[in-house]
Amino acid sequence: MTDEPLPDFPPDFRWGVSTAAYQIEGAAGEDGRGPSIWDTFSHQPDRIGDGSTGDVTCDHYHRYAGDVALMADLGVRTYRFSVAWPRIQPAGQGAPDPRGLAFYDRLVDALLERGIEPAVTLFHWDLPQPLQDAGGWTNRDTAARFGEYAEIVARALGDRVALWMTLNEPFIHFALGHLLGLHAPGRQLLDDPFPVVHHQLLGHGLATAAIRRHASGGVAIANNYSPAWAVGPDGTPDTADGADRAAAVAYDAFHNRLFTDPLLRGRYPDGIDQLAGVDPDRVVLDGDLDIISARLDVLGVNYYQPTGVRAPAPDNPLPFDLTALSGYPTTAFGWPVVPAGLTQTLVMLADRYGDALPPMWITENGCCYDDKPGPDAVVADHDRIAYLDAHIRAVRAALDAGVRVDGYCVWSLLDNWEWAEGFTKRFGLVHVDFDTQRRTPKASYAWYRDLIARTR
Ligand code: PNW
Repeated sequence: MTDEPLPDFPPDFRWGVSTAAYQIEGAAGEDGRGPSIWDTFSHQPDRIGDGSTGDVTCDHYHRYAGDVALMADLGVRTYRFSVAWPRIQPAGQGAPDPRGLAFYDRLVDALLERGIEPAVTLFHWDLPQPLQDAGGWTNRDTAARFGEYAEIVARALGDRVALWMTLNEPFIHFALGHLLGLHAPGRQLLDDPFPVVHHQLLGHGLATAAIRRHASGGVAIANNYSPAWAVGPDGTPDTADGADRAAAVAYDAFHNRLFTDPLLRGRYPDGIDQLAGVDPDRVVLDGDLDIISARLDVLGVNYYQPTGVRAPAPDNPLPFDLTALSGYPTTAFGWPVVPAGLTQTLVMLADRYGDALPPMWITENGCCYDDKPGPDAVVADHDRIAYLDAHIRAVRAALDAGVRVDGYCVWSLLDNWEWAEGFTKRFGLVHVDFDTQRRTPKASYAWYRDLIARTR
């Protein structure tokens, strides 16, 4: 880690932290909450690495007041959290359950009392199970249902939320949930995946319209981006050849453009039929792309790592193979630590979309390490401090290159339930003992608090 003092940021830059409902709330059956696809998935055998579920996680549903106090002491200006659709509409449609809305009402008020701006994600992957039973995102009706749900939440919280994110990482939900089957709903729709892409985007557009009608905050989406790096046999760019570079272009379109070109350019990237394997005209109806490309106030950028890409092996039907990058330190997930990839992502988006690009926020960035409290109860997570320091400098480098970024949210406030990895991957600034629910701020929490205080 460099000894250079951290560079300045604009005084109104939003420093924040992010979480998601299913990963922290617990209280899975309480106050009328219906089942989501993640309840179903995590209760199936062999889906989750450590056999755990999201039934309790951080018990944030009951402990939110203490968690808000932790954020207030941290000094964040923004808290990005998600609303659990199955708490609002247990069946995914129909009248809202007032108890579910009341929870988010209390949370939003507690944040505002502490001077923290609420930034709400409407869909962080916990689709109501009854909608999945009707086809989930393969069914065009799910987009309409999402628009109705967005309207309910916008009406209830619309006077107090600073920023609305419709979807979290629709690409990851598509790729891990609907192609690889590693996330809920555990599907491998290899023959006809494209409807899941398009209906999520249509849902985004319909939700955007509902938010505009009923709420005062800005509208955003939180996309995952990963620079596609062509690499050769040794896992470095040095040995890449032309075929590897062509594969990287194809992967870039798949990961970075599939969900962003329609939003910001009103059309799918060229070669979509090859990527998605279908005739898009069957799925994309007249007027859809106008709904999808409605103006955004912010583009949320979730960044973790670049992706190593090679020319596909002969038996691979896809136009790329993915491979580990060598030569970088890795987190406990095995993800390479490449801060320059964040600058590259931000500059790439600015170059690609030009005037069509709204201001960006980093809506997630962070890392997992095997953090344990020491004998003195201190969690000395110096790897995380180095990671965050380097990535925040990478954001500053993008600002210096003329790119507009207005906020940065660490993933995550708390150690939480990391999807298919269960409790084994700790991303928090605050350590959580999942037996006792004891919260212990890590060294990175104090480091981030100091950083925020210096820029205020
Ligand atoms: C994001 N990948 O998920 C999610 O938005 C968070 O809920 C999650 O906890 C966080 O990142 C850390 O994983 C991702 O395979 C899951 O590249 C997988 C990938 C990226 C992001």
